[in-house]
Amino acid sequence: MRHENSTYTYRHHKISSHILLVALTSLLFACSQQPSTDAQHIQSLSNHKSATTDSQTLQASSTEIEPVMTPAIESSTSLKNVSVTVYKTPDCDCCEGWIEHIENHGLKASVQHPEDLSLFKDRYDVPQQMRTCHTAVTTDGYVFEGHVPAKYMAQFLASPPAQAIGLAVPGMPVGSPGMEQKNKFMPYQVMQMNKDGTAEVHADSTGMEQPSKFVPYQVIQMNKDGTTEVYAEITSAQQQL
Ligand SMILES: [Cu+2]
Repeated sequence: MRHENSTYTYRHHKISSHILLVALTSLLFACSQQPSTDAQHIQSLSNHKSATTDSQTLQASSTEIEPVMTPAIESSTSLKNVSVTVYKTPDCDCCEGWIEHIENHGLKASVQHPEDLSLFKDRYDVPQQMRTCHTAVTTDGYVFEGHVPAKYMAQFLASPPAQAIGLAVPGMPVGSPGMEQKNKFMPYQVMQMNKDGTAEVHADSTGMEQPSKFVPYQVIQMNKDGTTEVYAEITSAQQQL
């Protein structure tokens, strides 16, 4: 009985430490994203400082900071409830790069490799001059042609103009998401495709979208004997959700 009891306490303590570390790490990440709520973060951090090593106290303080974490996570995943079907050729690497970019922003993508891509571009009314390597269609029927940055997709889907069917980035510009070549960047326009077959400029993209604004980091486990070990490797923003 005694043995079981102490094992439970030890494990409980260990789990609590994980929660605290993950919470702290997320907090730091949140800080870099949301400077406007610094005062709240400092308040939460000082809560941590006053926490004793008692596992209950640690758990309680990690619960307290949850409201601070929520807004930062939600703002980085404005595409979380969006699903698209991506039509591409099986050997398209830049398409894969773009899919990774949108998935890092929370969007769910399922991929199809039809024999004739142009049939799908015809079906979704993508104008000839906008056509490029891949076509993504949301469950609501909005069309995103080519290497459209996730932030413009989110912007568009938040309030789609009545006359629009979607956005396009024709010509696979170097530096667009999925088309990264070191730090090379070719300014390009994000076009809005309209129901009447016309296209107009939706936005000028003048800088890299930095799909990896995310810096990989490790969650470290702190042990009772003062040593530390790697508990998890966080290699994408997606993993934090
Ligand atoms: Cu491409």
